[in-house]
Amino acid sequence: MIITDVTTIKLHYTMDVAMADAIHYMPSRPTLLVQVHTDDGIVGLGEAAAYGGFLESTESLITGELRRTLVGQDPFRVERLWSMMAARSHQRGRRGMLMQAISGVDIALWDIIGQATRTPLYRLLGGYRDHLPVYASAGFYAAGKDAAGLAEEVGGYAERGFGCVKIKVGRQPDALLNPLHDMNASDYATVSFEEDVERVLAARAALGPRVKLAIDANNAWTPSLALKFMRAVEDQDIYWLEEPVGTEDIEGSALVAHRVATPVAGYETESALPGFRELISRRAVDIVQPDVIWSGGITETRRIAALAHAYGLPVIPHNFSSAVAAIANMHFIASIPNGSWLELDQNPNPLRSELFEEPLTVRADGTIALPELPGLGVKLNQAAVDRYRIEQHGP
Ligand code: SMN
Ligand code: MG
Repeated sequence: MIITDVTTIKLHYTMDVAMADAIHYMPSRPTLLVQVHTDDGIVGLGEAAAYGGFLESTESLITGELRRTLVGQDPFRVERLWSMMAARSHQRGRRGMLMQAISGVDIALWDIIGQATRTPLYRLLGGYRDHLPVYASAGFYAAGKDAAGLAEEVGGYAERGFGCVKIKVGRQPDALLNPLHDMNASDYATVSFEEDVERVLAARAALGPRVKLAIDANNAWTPSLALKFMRAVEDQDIYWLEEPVGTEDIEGSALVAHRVATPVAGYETESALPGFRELISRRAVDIVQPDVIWSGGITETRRIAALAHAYGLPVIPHNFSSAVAAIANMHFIASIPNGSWLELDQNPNPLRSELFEEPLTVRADGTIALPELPGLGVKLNQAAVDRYRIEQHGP
């Protein structure tokens, strides 16, 4: 079997109400899907992360650059193809957008291998478990949403059976070094330190003792502010604190991890094995959070998971995009010994809920089952693809 073409699908959904985390303002959900075509008719599906950028930028790396490396090659040699893609653009890539582009292609290659061998991907990779506990990723900032509104929102997830909920913290313009000032819509739905603490208390009370609560600061704080915030919520039984400080502040993250009892989780904003090696070996994280559409695909993210395993650390991937990202992360998590929770965004997004003929469904007990079909085990719903497809994302 040989690869004959690599193509992309650009999708876009505009939200009714914009959402925000500590530093980002998100009025819409752009999504970049990747398809790898073969001479015997199998088409592999993947997704490349494109957070914060225009889809055309990542697309040009995939169809203009990686495609030329892949056409004519055997998709089963995915380890070798990964190295070819990375090495041929080493001087211009290594992390960031190139790693996102490689990620999308790599997932599609693994989907091809699963389909060709008639094996569900998670089983092909070792099949450690066949279902996953799901956590509700939510509690964003939005116009007019106060602590009571947040409590009502997260209480709904508890009622639906989720065992864990993650909310956003850190959208505080008076925090020193918070990059919010330099982002889009920096005045939108901001809070004071006290209001932010209040949000955590309200969410904790609404969830009750059964449901775990994680908080995510999206790189907004200095180490000292992270320590101050964690002292203020010390008795709230926080399950993990995500990305308290800047991605490059490894010492700062290690200091926070050392000083607070709550595990520090991160960093979705890092990518590829060498970046995660620093976070893991320097004890900057207690929970490791790569994302297969961002960190280097199934191939590289499994290397990251193996390193985490050697340090006795759990892997709870970042997952915040379309249904394709979710299913790819699901197969990855289910295949490794140190996996457990699947992150599942709860904001309205048809690119997550309508993109497959058979939608992903969380069961009443808060878990999700892996599909038992070959490869990723999903079929794109053509009507949904047609509805949300765009020709151009940038202005
Ligand atoms: C997140 C990151 C990028 C876009 C939306 C949400 C978030 C998460 O940090 O942890 O899912
Ligand atoms: Mg996060």
